[in-house]
Amino acid sequence: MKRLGKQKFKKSSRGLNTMDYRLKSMIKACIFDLDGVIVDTAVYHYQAWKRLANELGFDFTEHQNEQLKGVSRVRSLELILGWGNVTKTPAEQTELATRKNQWYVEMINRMEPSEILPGALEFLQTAKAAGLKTALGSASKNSSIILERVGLLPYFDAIVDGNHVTASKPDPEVFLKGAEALGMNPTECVVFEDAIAGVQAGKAGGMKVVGIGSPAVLTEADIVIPGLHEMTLEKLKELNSVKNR
Ligand code: B16
Ligand code: MG
Repeated sequence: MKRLGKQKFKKSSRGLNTMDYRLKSMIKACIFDLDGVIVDTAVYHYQAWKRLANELGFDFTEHQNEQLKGVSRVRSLELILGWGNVTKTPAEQTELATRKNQWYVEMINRMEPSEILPGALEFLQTAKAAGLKTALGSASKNSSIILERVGLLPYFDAIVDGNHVTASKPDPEVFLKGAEALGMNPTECVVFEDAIAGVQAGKAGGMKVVGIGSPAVLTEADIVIPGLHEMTLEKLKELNSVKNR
């Protein structure tokens, strides 16, 4: 029998030996949402949308902004115009979305590695060391710029984002394309998501889902943790025994 070289399997800083992980787990890939899981870009989206709304003569609250998380750019604009009771033609809406995106891109172009959410880099490193494949599954059309700016691009084997899908979460398209890009079955993937629609998308795709946030909100997730700083290979392995909902 061919023996596995011991030196290849370092003891994970998070406990479980990476060789144990490879031999015992059915989960072979992690698919990460971006905003709210890896970085917090909601603050920049809010500033840019608020500036647009103010130019149109109205305002909206941070509480309303919560409803835009995980929602596409086009749908976000529709919601905001609805809050301001403003009607625009499709051509005007395209111009407004473009204007907002220019302000947003100016801000994300200044992002730095210090803006990576706690534990995200460490868990990506742990996952790669355990031989897991990694993909991004985000609604954003700006995901590559963001990952590049914060220095996380090399940690992803595949990137599927708003540029590659036609259906928004809760449709599972973005995650199914992520699994396909990694050459995995959906059942071999776990999705990390902070938005209700994103959790639903992962479950609709037949994947295990780790909710990032509050269990009271992300009720459909298989497990919920406050952030990737709480994620371990042990928890990933435990997901194997969680029955699909
Ligand atoms: P863009 P996620 C989402 O990212 C954001 O949560 C959401 O607020 C935003 O409208 C959407 O991306 C589209 O972003 O304007 O950059 O294409 O959570 O799916 O990573
Ligand atoms: Mg998100």
